[in-house]
Amino acid sequence: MSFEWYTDFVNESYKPKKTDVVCLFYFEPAKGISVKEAAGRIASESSAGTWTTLARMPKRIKGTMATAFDIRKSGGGYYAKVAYPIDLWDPGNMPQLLSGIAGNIFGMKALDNLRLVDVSLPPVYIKHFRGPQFGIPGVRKLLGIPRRPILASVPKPKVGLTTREFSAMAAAAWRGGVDLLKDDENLTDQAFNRFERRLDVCMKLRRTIERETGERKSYLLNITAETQEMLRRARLAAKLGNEYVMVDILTAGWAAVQTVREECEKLGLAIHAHRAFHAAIDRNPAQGMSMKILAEIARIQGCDQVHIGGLGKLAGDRREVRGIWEKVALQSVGESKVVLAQDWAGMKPLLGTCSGGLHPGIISRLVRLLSADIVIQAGGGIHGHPRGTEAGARAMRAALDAIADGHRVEDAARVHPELADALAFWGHGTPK
Ligand code: CAP
Ligand code: MG
Repeated sequence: MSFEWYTDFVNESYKPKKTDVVCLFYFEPAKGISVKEAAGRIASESSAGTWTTLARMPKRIKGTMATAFDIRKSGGGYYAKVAYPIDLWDPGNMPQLLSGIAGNIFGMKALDNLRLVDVSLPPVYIKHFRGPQFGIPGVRKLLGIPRRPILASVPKPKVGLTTREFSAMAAAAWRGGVDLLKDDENLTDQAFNRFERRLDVCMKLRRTIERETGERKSYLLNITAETQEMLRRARLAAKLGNEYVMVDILTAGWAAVQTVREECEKLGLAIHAHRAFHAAIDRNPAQGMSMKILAEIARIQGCDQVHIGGLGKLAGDRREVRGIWEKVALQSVGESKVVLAQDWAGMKPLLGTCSGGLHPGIISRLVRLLSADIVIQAGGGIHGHPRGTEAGARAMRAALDAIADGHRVEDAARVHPELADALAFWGHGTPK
């Protein structure tokens, strides 16, 4: 008598219920493991099963067993869908979902590789989450920018600048046309640039420059820290009149993100999500979890902006960046080979943020690929301008305005000398 029951979790012709959570996995069975058994192991170990039959197993447990179905060969591996009954999930508990669909299964010896490619969450599941407070429509209203892409900039070098040096670059960037000042993912409250003082100085500067330029300005202020400390920093941000907080969502963790979202609801603050650490999870195409799922969770958890890739110095090709953008910016996505259909049930779309080695010579393709509903972030691409930060900001802004008006960046450079200098300096090359 065999003690294995993994194939009990496979039903090739299963039709998922409207209330099922459905995952798409890519997998490579280890030597000696059949495709069906491998698929059964994924469904079993991510739901109710284990490696041996059990002496006592109440009949109702069947209702919590996931089902692997629609198994297809692809390249050196296979795709399989797994449907999970809604009763498996604790409403509103994202860490619990991930402990199931992205937990132990990644360590199974029976698989050489496993990747969670996509997940489809039913309206009955996502309704327990707040979603973005502002999203695309709310951020556009907040900043008074109805149409063009939004421009953000991180002062560089990333860390080490004093508050005086940092705020001087902030002022120059804002004056040159940047909408959103941004902290780097690793700048929080270090001795050389304390959080509270940085916020205070930048808020005062912001008011002066808003009067000068007649434009709204804001600050993606990095509050990443221990959860209670993040709440304290968020309250400071609101108290000093800022509209945003930034969180390194993957290093802070989903539980903390949810707690910050609750606080931001009370404080009326928008959340900018940085994805530092994502590449450790999503870079290997045969293992781990895709970035589009991380972005989807950021939307459900209530972030208003999230990094999606920029076709610049960091990994992520056009298909990937477009796929992530569709998950965060559209109201529904249809099914395709590596995408599961998702109905957002009215949850607000959020602003994908393109960043990483961007300069005026390479941003038009992002707007062509995605639309103007994006944030463009440039650190080096502004502060590296041969004539300094303000000129760098003017160049980037002139490029964005031209693109938004349907003009070529090169033509705009004829009337914007800073832009001409930027194109002469960086050309149209993609930084390696
Ligand atoms: C960009 C950046 C961003 C990355 C994040 C950096 O600086 O500040 O953190 O873009 O990556 O530290 O590298 P530059 P992603 O503009 O100077 O390149 O957007 O892929 O999540
Ligand atoms: Mg950075």
